[in-house]
Amino acid sequence: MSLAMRNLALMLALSLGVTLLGFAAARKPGARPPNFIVILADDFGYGDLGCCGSREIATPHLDRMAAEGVRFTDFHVTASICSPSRASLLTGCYAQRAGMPFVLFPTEPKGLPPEEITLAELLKQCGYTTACIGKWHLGFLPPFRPARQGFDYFFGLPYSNDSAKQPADKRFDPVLAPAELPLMRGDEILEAPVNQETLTERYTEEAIRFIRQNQSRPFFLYLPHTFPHRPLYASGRFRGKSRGGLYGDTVECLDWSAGQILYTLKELGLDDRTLVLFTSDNGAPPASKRPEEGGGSNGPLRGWKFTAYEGGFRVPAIFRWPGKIPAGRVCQELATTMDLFPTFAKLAGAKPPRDRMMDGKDIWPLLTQPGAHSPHVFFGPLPRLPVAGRAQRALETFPGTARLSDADDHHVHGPRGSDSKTLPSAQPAQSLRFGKRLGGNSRSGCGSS
Ligand SMILES: [Ca+2]
Ligand SMILES: [Ca+2]
Repeated sequence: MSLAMRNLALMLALSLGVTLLGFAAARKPGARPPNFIVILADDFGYGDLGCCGSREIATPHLDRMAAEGVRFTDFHVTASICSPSRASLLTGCYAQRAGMPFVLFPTEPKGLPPEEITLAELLKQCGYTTACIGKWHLGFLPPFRPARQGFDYFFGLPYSNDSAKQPADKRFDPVLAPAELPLMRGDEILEAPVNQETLTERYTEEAIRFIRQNQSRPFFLYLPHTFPHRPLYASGRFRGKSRGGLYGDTVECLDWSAGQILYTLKELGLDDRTLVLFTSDNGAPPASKRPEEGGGSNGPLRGWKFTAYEGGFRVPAIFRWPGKIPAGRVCQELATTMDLFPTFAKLAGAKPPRDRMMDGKDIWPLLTQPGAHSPHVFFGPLPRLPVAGRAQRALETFPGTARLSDADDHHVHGPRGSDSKTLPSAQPAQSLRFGKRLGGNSRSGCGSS
C-alpha cells in the first residue's frame, strides 16, 4: 500500500471512528432514555454568571454546574423577547416558521399554533412524563396552554410578571384575561394577584416534587423561571443579600434554585441519567432608572433585550450530564436553543417530524467532543423587513424579532467575537424575499408547510 493510500485509509478510519462515536451517544435499543431538565431564566444577561465575569452577583451553584459540564460562549436565542424565543426552544424552529414572531399580551387571542410539535409532545411519544413549571407565555386561552402542547403538568404564570392590571390599560380586558396576574396549576387559578416574592422558591418546590415523583421513569422538566424579568421581587431570604441590588437578589435566588435541583438529582441517584441545561430566553434589558434595583450585564456584548444586537440574542448556556458530557469544558462553537429539539430527540430515541422544515441541528458532538465544529453555517440579524400586517407591526415594535434565517436554512453569523453580525451586503435581496413570506406568520408563509 502506498503512503498516500495508507494516509487515506487512516483518515477514513478516523472519520468512521468519529462518526461511530457520535452515534454511540444515541440511545441503545431497550436502554432507558435520559431525563431532560431545561432551566430557562428570563432576561438573564450574558455577563450575569460568576463564571462569565460577574463581580457583583454570586452564582456558585451555576458556576459549579459549568465546572461539571460544558459552557457555551456562542449560544443564541432566536429573538430578544420572550414569546418567540420560547417558541423556538420548544419547536426547534425559527419563531417565524413556528407562527410566533411576536410577544403575547394577556388578551391575545393567539398562541403557539397547536399544530406545531413541541419538544414535550415529541418526548411523550417515547413515554416521557412532562412538566412545565414557571412562565409559559405561549398563549393564555385554553387551546394554547401547556396541557395542549404536550405537558402533563403545569404550575406557574401564563405570561410575563409585568402583565398586571394597569389603570386604563385596554390590553387587559377581563373577558379574556384575569384582572390580576394569576398563578395557575393546570387550568385552575390558585392565586391572583400572585405573590411574586416567593415565586422562585415555589417553582423550585414544585420542580423537586416532580423529579421525586418521576424518578423511576424518564421525564422532561421545562423550568422557565419568571426572573430576573422586571418587576423584581425577592423573598426575605434573598432580598438585600446581593451586591447587585434587587436584580442580583433574584439571580442569586435562581442560583440557589439550580443548586437545589442538582442536589436532588444527586440524592436520588439520577445524575448519570439526567441532562440539565441552564440558559436564558434573551439578554438583559438596560439598567433600571432606580439605581437600588441594579440591573443585568450583557458582558462585552453590545445591546440589550429588545435589540437585534448580540446583547439581546447571545445568552449563557451550561449543559451538564455527568459521565456523558465531559466536565470543565468551554465550547466556542455556534449553537442555538433550536438545537435542543433534534439533540434531545436523538438521545431519547425519538424521530423528529419529517413533514415540516426544522431549523435546529443535532449538537451532541459539540457537547461531547472537543474540536467538533458547529453544524450551523450562518446565524444573525437581518435588515428591516418589508413585511405586511401583523408581522410588520411586531417587527416595528420589537426589532429584536427581525433576526431571522433565510429560507434556505443558512443561518447568518458574522466574525467570531464581534457584534457586527449583519448580513453581508450581497444578502439583503434574499433576506427581503424571505421577509415578504412572513406576512402569513405561518409555515405556509415560510415555504415550510
Ligand atoms: Ca425574556
Ligand atoms: Ca402541538
